[in-house]
Amino acid sequence: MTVIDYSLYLVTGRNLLPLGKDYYQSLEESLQGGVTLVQIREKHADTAEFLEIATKSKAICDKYNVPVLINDRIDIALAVHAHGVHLGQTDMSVAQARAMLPPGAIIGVSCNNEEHVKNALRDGVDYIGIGAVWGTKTKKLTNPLVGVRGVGSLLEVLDGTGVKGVVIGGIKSTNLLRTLHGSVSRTNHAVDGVAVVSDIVASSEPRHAAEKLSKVLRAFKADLPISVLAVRADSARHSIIEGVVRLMKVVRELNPLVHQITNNVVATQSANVTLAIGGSPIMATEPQEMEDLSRICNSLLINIGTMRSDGMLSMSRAGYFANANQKPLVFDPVGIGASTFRKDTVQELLNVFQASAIKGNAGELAALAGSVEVETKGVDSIGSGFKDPISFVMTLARKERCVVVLTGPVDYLSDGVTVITLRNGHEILGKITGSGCIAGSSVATFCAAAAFESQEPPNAGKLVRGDILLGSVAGILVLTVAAEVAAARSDVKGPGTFLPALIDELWALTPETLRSKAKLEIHA
Ligand code: 3NM
Ligand code: MG
Repeated sequence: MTVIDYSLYLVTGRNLLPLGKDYYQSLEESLQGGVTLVQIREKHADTAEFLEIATKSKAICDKYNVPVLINDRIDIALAVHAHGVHLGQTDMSVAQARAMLPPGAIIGVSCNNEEHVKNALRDGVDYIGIGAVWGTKTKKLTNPLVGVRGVGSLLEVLDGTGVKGVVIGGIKSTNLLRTLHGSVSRTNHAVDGVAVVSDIVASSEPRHAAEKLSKVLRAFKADLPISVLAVRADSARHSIIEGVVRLMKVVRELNPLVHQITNNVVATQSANVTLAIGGSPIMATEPQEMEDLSRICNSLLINIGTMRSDGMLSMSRAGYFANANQKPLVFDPVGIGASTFRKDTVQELLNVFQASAIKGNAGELAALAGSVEVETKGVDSIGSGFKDPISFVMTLARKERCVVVLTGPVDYLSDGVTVITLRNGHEILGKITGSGCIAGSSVATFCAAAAFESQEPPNAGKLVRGDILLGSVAGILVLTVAAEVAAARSDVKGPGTFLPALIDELWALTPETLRSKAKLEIHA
């Protein structure tokens, strides 16, 4: 029996070939580029034509020892001795197909929801195709998008069954790493492969297109559930504080460019805080320049504070390209619990980009997690917060597959493995607007530094380089320690004088002050 390698699964699409490109030539080049499995998909060919295409395609794939599956048509699969078939939800049943095909034939089924997956398991399929994960122009979709964040719960149904899972729909080299990173269940079940049509077929250099995808697939490490795990529970508190001190130096020496799409209440303040820390803010919002900016910027902050529907495009584009360029992305879902618009917007955005860190107060993170434990008033949370904030942040970090920063009188940070609590700050922070928002700017600035000092090569199979947990700790710690120093100054009479004092103290903060004042604890 052939062992199927599902990793780079090409689904053909002759109508997408670039002008002048021969179908068989394109197929052969894509095999040379590393395609591991081919499905011949012909939606409009007559039987004789389909048969001819399948016969010739199979001969080419045979040369490269790559198995061939036929979409929908059992008769064609039998006629060309294909390795199996791929069935849609409205095609022949698995049982009927199985009865006609030779023993050991591969049968895969398209699945869009949990019910589809359960049925496919009951029917004894070999693999499922989960889609569509992204929007696609290749096929008219009749089901809702699964979205990258929806893949995990479908994969979880496969746990322990040995049935393979691939994802399909709009997968490209620009979003592959983000797709792989996001498509992992809570039980750490990752996909076995990705099925691609246009990114390969529509390319004039399908070999190059396949190579690009193949390289990312090989580099990706599914056993890295969370972006960055360098800070371990057993590492000394001391080394984290020294790590923060080191990042302070990196920021001041390198002035990372921190792109911030934030709200109009705090934009000036956020830019000033970024400068005071040592970063370099850029507050651009034009959708058309997001791709260019993501190449030159060292990190991105997306804050939905005064979000309007016409701001969606710049946020989603900025986030998409931050992922594509492996830049840290800090997401601040301000006031997400306040309206359905905000909730829906956040879901939509998180389906496009993978945040490296999500920062919020108790109300915001409760709303994001779908928890009713904490109520909100406008953009503020009320009440004391979670009963068990440590396990809350840990669980949310695992679910969102990023670092979670829960701010409040005590700040809780987790990468899904370790939880760090910080007890610095001053209550006067609650009396100026946007103290949470500037924390986002600070975290984004230090995450830029963390990526900067990372020794990992860009093709190490991780969505973001550098220690995002350490960057997040630095962002919060520097801001809250400076706030303590500012609040204690005799010239600070209230919130009005506090804000400029805070900016000055951020500017002047020394490693000694940070070391002596940091109230940091590690929880395994
Ligand atoms: N099936 P591209 S999406 C054939 O959701 C197919 O079941 C889908 O093409 C599903 O890689 C799709 O060009 C097309 O987006 C995928
Ligand atoms: Mg079909």
